[in-house]
This record gives sequence, structure tokens and C-alpha cells, in this order.
Amino acid sequence: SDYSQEPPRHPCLKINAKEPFNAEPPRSALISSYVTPVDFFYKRSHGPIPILDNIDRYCVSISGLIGKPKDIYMTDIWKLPKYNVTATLQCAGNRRTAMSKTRTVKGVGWDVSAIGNAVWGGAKLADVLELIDISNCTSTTPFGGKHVEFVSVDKCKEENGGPYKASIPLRQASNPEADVLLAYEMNGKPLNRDHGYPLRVIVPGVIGARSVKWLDSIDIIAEECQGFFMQKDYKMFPPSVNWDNIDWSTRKPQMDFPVQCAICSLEDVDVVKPGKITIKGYATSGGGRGIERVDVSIDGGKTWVEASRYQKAIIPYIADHASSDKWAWVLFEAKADISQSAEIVAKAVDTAANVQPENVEVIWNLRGILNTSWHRVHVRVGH
Ligand code: MTE
Ligand code: MO
Repeated sequence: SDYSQEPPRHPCLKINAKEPFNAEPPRSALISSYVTPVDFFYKRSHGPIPILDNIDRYCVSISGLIGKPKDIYMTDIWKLPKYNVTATLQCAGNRRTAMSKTRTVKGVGWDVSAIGNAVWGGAKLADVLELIDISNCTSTTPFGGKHVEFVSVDKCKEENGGPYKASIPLRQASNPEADVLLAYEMNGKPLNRDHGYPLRVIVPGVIGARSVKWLDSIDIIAEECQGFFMQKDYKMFPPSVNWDNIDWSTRKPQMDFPVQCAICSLEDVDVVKPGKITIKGYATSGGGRGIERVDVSIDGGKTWVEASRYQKAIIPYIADHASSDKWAWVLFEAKADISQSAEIVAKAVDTAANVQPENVEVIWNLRGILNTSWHRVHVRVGH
């Protein structure tokens, strides 16, 4: 593979893998603003970053179980109503490094910053699907059990040099309320190359792996996508499954993200002065569920206080279309007095009363995904 034409990146990113490029910002960058600046947004790729410069000729071909295949050009997409959706994107591998401390897992290591909150601007996939004839797909039961497959132009070794791809159910893709976007903007500017220029999918509330970048084509298919990242990766297995007894066919591809939070104002190595400390971080859940509460402890989880929460998009470039924060994280903050070295803990509760598991051991899985265990930071008090 050719990595000689990678885009420039901000020097503060911590590089977890160079080729393909995988990097995350320092924790503190995530809590300095509600909307994560593009430079500090984690970058997750599986091959060289494509160069798609000829925007006039760029098109997405839609085919499969539809009346007649159709090419959709950027001019067609720009003509559709534009929506700005504030949505948190999180890699299923976020916090993998911490899970690997229990037992070895396979995958790129990440601290707590394989996540970001951006304002994605683009057309609703539901509106794009209106441009084609999907009556074939709807003849039996409304929208049936069909799927919408997104195929990229990037080439990755997991697909034996083929393109990255993923699918979501047609029911979700064609539901305007699901806010699935074909996005051409991130935080009010055209997407940059790392994040999918010129066009990417954003599937709010779902693990990042389904938000396909550098979109090349869309297929309406009867079964879910058979690609590597759907069938041989990003599935959640129990702790008993290892590389000798794994049967990939027993599990569904992971879609919605579970409830998650992390402390971003402290690192494990921090030495603090005795007195007031500020515990700040993010909390988010999948499937459009909001955050009901964030609890913080300074004694390893024996006693708790509730953190205050902050969720607001005061963003000048959202004007004409109503935006909602349904898909976006909350930032939380609590202050506490500490006099001795301590284990600081945070855990969130979502609006369906889902809670995070206390320990990582009980959710350990061989691919190291969905580490949503209570986030713990050890601080030392020094003078
Ligand atoms: N799309 C393509 N074409 N190629 C990829 O490697 N990675 C996926 C997803 N879409 C990927 C992709 C994964 S695993 C994640 S977590 C997100 O993109 C990361 O998006 P970001 O780099 O914009 O943060
Ligand atoms: Mo990911």
C-alpha cells in the first residue's frame, strides 16, 4: 500500500498506528469544547487515505434491489435539504488499551479519546433514497428486512485489498428520524481527507465502524453486508470465547453503542496538590438515548456525588434547520476535596437506566471492543 500522500495532521495527536493512520488527541482536548475541533478529532483508518479531487466527476452509484441503478453526483446531493446533526462518533475500540491489561486483545490500542462530537452537515440518506425507486424493496412488507450497504473507495488488507464496507437496516436508512446523513461538512467546513472527503455516511448512535468514509457506492441488499468489518470484526463476544473456539456466525454485527463515560481532566500519572480537584469528562449513549446522570467517586466507588452536566450547541452556522442534541454527548463536571492519593471513578446512567459495568473483566472480549467499564483514574497527592 502507498502511504506517500497522507494529509497533514496536528502534532498533538497521539499516534497509535502509523500505517494505516490511527491517532487520538490528549484527553484534555475533548473537554475544552463541546464540539470537538476537526484537528483534535480522532482519526481511524484501515488503509491509505484516498485522494478524491475531481469533485465534478465524483458520484455515488446506487444499485441492488431497486428499479434502475442511479448515479448521484455532488450537485444532486447539494440540492437536497441540508441538515446539521450534532452527533458523537465513537470507535468500538475506544478504551481498548485498558481492556488489554486484563488479558491480551487483538486490535489497535486506544486510550479514552477514540471519540469526538461534531456537527455533521449533509443530506439525509432518507431523502437520497427518495431519488431512487425502492418500490421493489417495499412490495412485500414495508421496507422488509432489507439492508443498505455502503462501499468505500479506500483499500484495506482485511478485505484483501478490496474496499471498506458496512451496512445498516433499510428501515433505519429510510427513516428521517434516524438522522442518517450523507455528510459533506464537519463543523461547518467541507470534510477533510482524513474524515472522508468528499462524502461520508454518519450513522448517529451507532459504533463508528458503520459510518463509512469516502463513499463510492450504495447497494440495497437482502442480507446484511458480508464484508470483514461486519462479519469478522466489531462483534461482541463473551469472555469465554478465544481464538481457538471462536465462531463468528454466532453473533450479530455490533450496531448501537452502550452507555459510556470517561474522565478527561486527569491522567493516571497526575500528581495533584491537596485540596480541590476538578473532575471533568464526557458521557454518551447509543441509539439516541440521552444521559440521565453521571456519578463521580473519589474513594474508588464507595461513595458518590452527582456531577453537573453540560450539553449545548451554540453554533453560529446552524441557522435554518432545527438541530437537536439527541445524538450528542454531554460534558460533566464535579469538584471534590482530596487530601490523599485516590482512585477517582466516573460512571454514567442513560435515559433507559442502563448502567456501566463496574469492572472490565466481566466484559473482556478477544477483540477488545466496547470497554464501557467504570472509568478509574489514580491520582497521587504531592506537595
Ligand atoms: N470508512 C472507511 N472507508 N474506511 C475506514 O477505515 N473506519 C471506520 C469508520 N469508517 C473506516 C471508515 C471506523 S472503525 C471508525 S471508528 C470511523 O470511521 C472513524 O471515523 P473518523 O476517522 O472520521 O474519526
Ligand atoms: Mo472504529
